[in-house]
Amino acid sequence: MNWSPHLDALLGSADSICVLTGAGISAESGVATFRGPDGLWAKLKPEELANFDAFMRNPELVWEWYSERKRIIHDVAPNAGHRALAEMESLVRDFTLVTQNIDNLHRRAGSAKVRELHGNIERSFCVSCGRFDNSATVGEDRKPPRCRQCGGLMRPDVVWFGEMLPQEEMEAAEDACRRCELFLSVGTSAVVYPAAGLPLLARASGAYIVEVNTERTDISSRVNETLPGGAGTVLPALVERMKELRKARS
Ligand code: BV8
Ligand code: ZN
Repeated sequence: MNWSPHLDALLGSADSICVLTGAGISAESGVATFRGPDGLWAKLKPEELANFDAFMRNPELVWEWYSERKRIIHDVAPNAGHRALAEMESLVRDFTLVTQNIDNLHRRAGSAKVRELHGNIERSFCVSCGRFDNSATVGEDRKPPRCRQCGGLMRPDVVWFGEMLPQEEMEAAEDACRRCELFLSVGTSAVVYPAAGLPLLARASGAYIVEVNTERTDISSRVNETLPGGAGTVLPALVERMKELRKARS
């Protein structure tokens, strides 16, 4: 695995790093991506499932889809890519991990500074009164439980198409893009906005943009450097080099 001298220098010296991850970082844990050949969307259409109207039209179908995904997620473990990012967080003064994933694998790998732009499958809230009840999360039964407070429908705390992203998470992600020296876009096809706009915001703010992906994506022609390969291989190599350079510096 090799990379440019410029990236190597940043691995040794960057004090502010922002990382954006997508479904690709969880692929090596065995969690299906969305747009790959055997991706989640290949079988199902996002408009049929990952949107509020679809849920209100057929709560059981959407709830069961998330229950199925939750069961898959509970059967897998974080992989070397998740663990490398948890370690990178401890090496860099100002580190921000922004994820589009709802699978909670970054936290399970030990990452603390995680900004979840699209929510988290481990949380659920009531569509009527907004009350959170994480004991009523997907995976338990086949249809959405009722809110203990008001009897409304419980839904997964994930951001569906057409829904606003959590404002605090998005603002923190944008702030990190504006101040970082190095931005890594890892395992995302960069087609879903506004998350996909973050690498471009970081670039416009002067950061060096590196893409880690097994394939080319919508932003490949606009990043500074592409490291082709699996996140589970590339990220540990970057962190090993980071440790080597920073130990020598200290
Ligand atoms: C909003 C959560 C505003 C739920 C998800 C037309 C043009 C532009 C935008 C739009 C448009 N029409 C509509 C929009 C807006 C829309 C959008 O962007 N649509 C796209 C599809 C065109 N966005 C929204 O609706 C957002 N909200 O804009 O609201 C608004 C609201 C109200 C009023 C006014 C305005 C909400 C978007 C969030 C949707 N929720 N998921 C759930 O998970 O079920 S999206 C879903 O896609 C996931 O979150 C996922 O993370 C995200 C992005 O996908 P990726 O993570 O990138 O995964 P993907 O499979 O695509 O790619 C995997 C990559 O990994 C590939 O590149 C592959 O090569 C690579 N890979 C594979 N293996 C590996 C690997 N890389 C490294 N290592 C490996 N081993
Ligand atoms: Zn309620």
